[in-house]
Parts: sequence; structure tokens; C-alpha cells
Amino acid sequence: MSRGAGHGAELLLAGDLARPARLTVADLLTWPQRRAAVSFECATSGVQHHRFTGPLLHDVLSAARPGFDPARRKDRLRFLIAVHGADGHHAVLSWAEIDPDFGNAAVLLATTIDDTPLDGAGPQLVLPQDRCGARHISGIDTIRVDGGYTPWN
Ligand SMILES: Nc1nc2c(c(=O)[nH]1)N[C@H]1C(S)=C(S)[C@@H](COP(=O)(O)O)O[C@H]1N2
Ligand SMILES: [Mo]
Repeated sequence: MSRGAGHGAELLLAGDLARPARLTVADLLTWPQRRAAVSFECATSGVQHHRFTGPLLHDVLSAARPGFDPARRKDRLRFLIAVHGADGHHAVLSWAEIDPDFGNAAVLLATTIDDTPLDGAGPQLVLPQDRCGARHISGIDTIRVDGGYTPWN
């Protein structure tokens, strides 16, 4: 995980973006903060309950200007979002999953867990609709947006 001088973990927003960025958890506090109380089941440790706060992933990624024409909704459908934790755990979401015109899932980039700030550990992905805990990736160091995905080459 990359660390700035005294600012804690840094999150890299990369890929098909007009405004790629490096953000600390403090930077993520500049977006409106949402709350989510989630319960998820882990295959190995059972059910967990947590309270998270943080911005919507959609708000943060939209500010980085993904490379689609916002006026053309069909353009967004081939965009993927790859979320990577510092320990190598990673998962892929579709852009449409979090887009208000499509799935509109309230996915958060959490800045706190159970009232504890995540400045040191890095932000955590929160998917209130997930029954399983596996996509609640902690210690996120990189999010890559990919608009070139096609299985048809
Ligand atoms: N970075 C990272 N995040 C992760 C994981 C992981 O291995 N690495 N495991 C996932 C799984 S399987 C679960 S159930 C939840 C909660 O895991 P924990 O009990 O280890 O906190 O975190 C998720 N987030
Ligand atoms: Mo898990």
C-alpha cells in the first residue's frame, strides 16, 4: 500500500479516466457521506454486522471522468470497475451496477467502520445488497476503470 507523508493510505484511481487521481481517506471526506448498516455472511467466520460511512463509489468515480459520453447511456454498459486491496484480494463490478440509470446499487467507499476511521488501513468497499462478505474489500489501494472490455475479439 502506498503511503503519503503522514496522510495514511492512498487510493489510486486509474484506467480509462480523464482525471486519474490519488486520494487519501481524508480526500474522500469531501464528498457527501452516506451511512450503511450491513450484515454479511462469511463462509469461514459466519455472520458479521458493521456500520460504515463514506461517499458513493459512483460519486468518486464520476469526478474522475470515465471515458464515456454521459449523454449516451448505452456507452456505459461495457465499462468495468476493478477494485484491488493491498493484500491482492480483488473483484470486478460493472459500471451499470452502480449507475443511477441502471442497477443504482448504493456501493460505498467507506471512510469509517463502526465509528473507527480508515485513514491508516485504507477505504473499504461496502455493498449493502451483498449477502456474502467477499466483495467488502478492505485496504483498497487501486481502482481501475476499464472501458475497453469486450469478449468479442
Ligand atoms: N483486502 C481484503 N478484503 C477482504 C477480504 C480479503 O481477503 N482481503 N476478505 C473478504 C471476505 S471473504 C469477507 S467475509 C469480509 C470480512 O472478512 P474479515 O472477517 O476477514 O474481516 O472481508 C472481505 N474483504
Ligand atoms: Mo468471507
